[in-house]
Amino acid sequence: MTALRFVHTADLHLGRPFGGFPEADRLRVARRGLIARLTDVARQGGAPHVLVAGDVFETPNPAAQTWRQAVAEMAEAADLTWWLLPGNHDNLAAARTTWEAIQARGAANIRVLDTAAPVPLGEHAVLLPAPLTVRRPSSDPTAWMAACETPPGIVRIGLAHGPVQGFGEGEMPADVVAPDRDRTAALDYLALGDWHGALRVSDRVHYAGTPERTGFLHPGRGTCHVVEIAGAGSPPHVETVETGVFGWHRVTLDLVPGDDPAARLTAALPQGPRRDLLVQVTAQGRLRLGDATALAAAAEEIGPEFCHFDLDTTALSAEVDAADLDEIAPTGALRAASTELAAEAADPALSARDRALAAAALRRLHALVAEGGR
Ligand SMILES: [Mn+2]
Repeated sequence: MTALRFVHTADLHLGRPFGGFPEADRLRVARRGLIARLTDVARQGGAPHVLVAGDVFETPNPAAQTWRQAVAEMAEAADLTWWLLPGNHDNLAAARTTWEAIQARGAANIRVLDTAAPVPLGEHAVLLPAPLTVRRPSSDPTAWMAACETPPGIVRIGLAHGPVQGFGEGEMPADVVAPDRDRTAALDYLALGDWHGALRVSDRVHYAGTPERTGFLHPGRGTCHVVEIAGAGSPPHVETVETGVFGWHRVTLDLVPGDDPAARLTAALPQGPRRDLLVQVTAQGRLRLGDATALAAAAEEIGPEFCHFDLDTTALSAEVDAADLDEIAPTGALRAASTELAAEAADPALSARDRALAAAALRRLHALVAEGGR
């Protein structure tokens, strides 16, 4: 046989709203572009099949435009077959209407995997899908695969959605996929969804991750896998391909007095076109009050260049001396307030939260006065 090649992806979460992000509209548009990007990856990788391991949609009842445009685009890529598995977000119980509408549309190259039963994947392979019938199943949805017999020499591909935990240690919750399912069910490859980053569980068990990242937990850009299997029993060759437009990054800045905060910030930022980067900076350690103000000013200037930029200074403490307080005000009510805040920021009798609050208020006061003086 010629080698089996397919794209393994998952967690498209089409229709995700991204509330709270200033450029949520751009993030939504990027998700809409996923079908086109996956189509390109499949064609360039010589893979006629695209396996989506659950959570095609963010919600069980996506807007008509969300699902109809995605389905129309899949149908247009008629040289590919799209295998869609219901996950927890679009499980069969909650999303039945959506899945039925997609099937009723009747595109021959879109296959909704609504039954836990083997289906041929080309001539030399079989797909063993584990659709989620409810949001949280009461047993391992891949358990049935162990007893499923297929003709000898046929490549067996499992497709499932859910967490793999424990790696054989201790007791596992009932809805978890057994991490050794490839061995107990003689699978050549188990394509998993649910975890939004790419993750290799073992040689034959992989999470594809979401092809367009959904948050800061999984850094960088979204990816998918192009998988090649030479024949039954052969080890899979898994290539990870970048598909995401947006890069998500968490950056930690450990600061000490004497640092140039703007230079440290710039050096720590990820490379790439900033309009397509989302960055969460956590500044911690200690800075002199004036330098903390300079850090905030640098963040304010640089932040709007990014799709999203957030500087968290709650874990940053300021070193305050009399000259700093003089800069705020040499005398009067502002001086009294800033002296009090400086004392509170350094008072070990207060809670960490109250100290951080006092330090933040002092930095704000310093920044306000500095702004007024410009
Ligand atoms: Mn998901």
